[in-house]
Amino acid sequence: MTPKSAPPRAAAREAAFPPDVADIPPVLDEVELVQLLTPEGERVPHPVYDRYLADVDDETLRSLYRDLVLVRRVDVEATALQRQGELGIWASLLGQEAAQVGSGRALLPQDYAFPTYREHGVAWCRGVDPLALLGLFRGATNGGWDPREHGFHLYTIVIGSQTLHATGYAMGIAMDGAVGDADGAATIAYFGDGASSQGDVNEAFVWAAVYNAPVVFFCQNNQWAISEPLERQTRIPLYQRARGFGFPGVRVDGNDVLATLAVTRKALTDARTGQGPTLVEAFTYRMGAHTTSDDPTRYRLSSDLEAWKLKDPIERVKAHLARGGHADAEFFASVDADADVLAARVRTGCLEMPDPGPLEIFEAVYADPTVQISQQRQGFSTYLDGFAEESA
Ligand SMILES: Cc1ncc(C[n+]2csc(CCOP(=O)(O)OP(=O)(O)O)c2C)c(N)n1
Repeated sequence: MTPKSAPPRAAAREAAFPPDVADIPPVLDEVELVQLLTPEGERVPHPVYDRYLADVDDETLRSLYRDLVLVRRVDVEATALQRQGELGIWASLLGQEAAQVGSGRALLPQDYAFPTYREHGVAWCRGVDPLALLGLFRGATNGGWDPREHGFHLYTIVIGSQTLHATGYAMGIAMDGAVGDADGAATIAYFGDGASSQGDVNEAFVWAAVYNAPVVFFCQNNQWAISEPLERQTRIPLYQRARGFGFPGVRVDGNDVLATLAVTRKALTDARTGQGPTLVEAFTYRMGAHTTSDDPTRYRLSSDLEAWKLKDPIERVKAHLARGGHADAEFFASVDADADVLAARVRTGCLEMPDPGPLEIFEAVYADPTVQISQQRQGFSTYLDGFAEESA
């Protein structure tokens, strides 16, 4: 028998991932997208979701715009600070501002959010100082903020793991009897399209469904998991997966702050009134690099980026405000001025952040240190003292 020679690498890859995989039509329904504000800033009525925006007056619209602008400004500043060597790394939210501000503003004080490492916009909505985020990426703090104070958990790097935490927490809320009416509490778990392939996420779906847990799974589908495109993660639109687990899924225009606000409000209301979980797929696009350590020009087309620029989440709100007479030039100038002040504060605050002492890391492990931690602390302290003696 003649031994087969191994296929060349490119051919093997081609065989494993047929090029037409992206063209396979969705297995289930037609793909539906909830959009309430077009890229041109036109308000589109919706039979289900309009009632979730009943309180959104001109002032609320302007405050949503302000949040979007300020959040982007912090992000741009942080990226620049990383480039100047002031942060170890930064995960930009560029392009995802509406998904985060819309869903973040839908949360009530009693709710609890479980973020990934990119939810700077949600952090803003939960009252976390942007400097606390920068401290984390500068390596100046070992956590960043008190999660209980903000109802906003610490950032999670292990992708998807926080969906299980959110589900467990939601099961606890239900067991405490804090579910059942509009004053009830809920959790929300943020994760990405890449994380949707993780076992943790699928296990969280099973538990949440079976226990009817008050949790919203908020997937920001920015279409890239570092350099891995969406079509390598799924053969059906992500929101349609929910049906297989036994709860509703909805795809919302992630660049539309009104739609993400309304859809998340409905999902949270359903959760807090005892109707169980919802999967929200916010369809968006990661306009920047995965992190400052990544170069997306190596794996994606600039034409895609150009197409998504036309769907900018901030420009459409600005167009809506301006064309409807909901805001004037003075308002837009004042928001820009606020952004300048915030950027200056973020910049100065970052540069002035003290480096933590080398022993501080031991303080942030447990509220009450264990014997092992105390021993390690002692050992490290003695090691550091050795340097002092050497230089004496
Ligand atoms: C369990 C686990 N595996 C791998 C990684 C490495 N990793 C970091 S980010 C990332 C991609 C995540 O993509 P996605 O979930 O779409 O979120 P995005 O970064 O696009 O917001 C991977 C694989 C990780 N952090 N955790």
